[in-house]
Amino acid sequence: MKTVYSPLHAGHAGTMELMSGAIVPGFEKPSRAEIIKARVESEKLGPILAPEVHDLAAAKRIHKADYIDFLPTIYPEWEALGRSGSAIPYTWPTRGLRGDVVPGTIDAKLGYYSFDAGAPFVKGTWEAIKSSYDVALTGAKLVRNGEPAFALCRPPGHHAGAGFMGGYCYINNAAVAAQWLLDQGAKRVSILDVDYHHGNGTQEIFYSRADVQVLNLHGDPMVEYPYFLGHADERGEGAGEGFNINYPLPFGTTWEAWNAALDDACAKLAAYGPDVVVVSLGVDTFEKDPISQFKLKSSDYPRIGARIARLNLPTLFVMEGGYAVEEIGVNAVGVLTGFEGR
Ligand code: SP5
Ligand code: ZN
Repeated sequence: MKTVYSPLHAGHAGTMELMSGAIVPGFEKPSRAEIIKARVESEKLGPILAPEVHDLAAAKRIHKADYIDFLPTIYPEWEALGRSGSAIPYTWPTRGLRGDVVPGTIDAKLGYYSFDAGAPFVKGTWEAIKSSYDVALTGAKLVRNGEPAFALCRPPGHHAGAGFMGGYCYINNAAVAAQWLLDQGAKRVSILDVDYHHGNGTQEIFYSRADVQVLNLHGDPMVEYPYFLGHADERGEGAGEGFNINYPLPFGTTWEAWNAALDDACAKLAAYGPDVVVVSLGVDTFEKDPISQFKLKSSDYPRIGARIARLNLPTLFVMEGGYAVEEIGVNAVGVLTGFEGR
């Protein structure tokens, strides 16, 4: 299958994050995409294409316009104050504070438009976000034209909601692609999110809709990030009732239990009968992932791809998480070669 990739991701580099009380180098780093791309090449998965450049209209179909318009202004505003390094929020409008007034200064706006401190901005971040969005849309176009595709997105997207960033995510690439496919004539789209973390942004964006089925396998939010969404009783609301399906799984989950959840998800997906499947492809379920607690092995990833292939539906793979950098290429591309039946 074809891969879509942009080198502009690399400008989103040198980020910092807060973990367990220490400021540490960001886990979501450029080598992730470089190593996946190298594996696409060495495995001869297929051609690697540059993305087509898009305007932001497709982003605004699922994100709030003011949020999208804010993103490119962040780093210029940060630098205008004489600052450098990572622009990161430190205060949020939680319960008891006003969430209905957009504030007027950068530190407050960063908090207003985020749910955590995990989506830092450096000088090249906006260009990377935009390139990741272009990669997703270009991949969606390939699928629309009849072939499976791998959107090698970086930064990832599934934690980004309609009006907020967080968890290394800014624009929800998978959600953008799903909405674009609907706008091109698909009647129903399923998003199958196999990243270790719950795709809270994707769930929020489509929660009251029947035209996008969202299925999520992830660490139990009682004990795992993003903590505040992803429970099994979140089934959608209104017209969307029944079209959001969560599989929270315990720490230590291995292939057997994980695959049982995947199989159930695939059965529900097939019953829904979508025209297209968008896979939010995270490989942070890997046993050696530095921030995650599942125990999948490298030999399990081709089996994931093979199971998805059995759905026999047009499929777009959108890269999400995975932080065991040394094995990220083997694992991510393993899903894709497994999908291709080799
Ligand atoms: C796209 C994606 O995979 N985003 C993940 C964001 C995770 N951010 C929070 C990480 C919390 C890590 N806690 C680790 C405890 C290790 N002892
Ligand atoms: Zn993740």
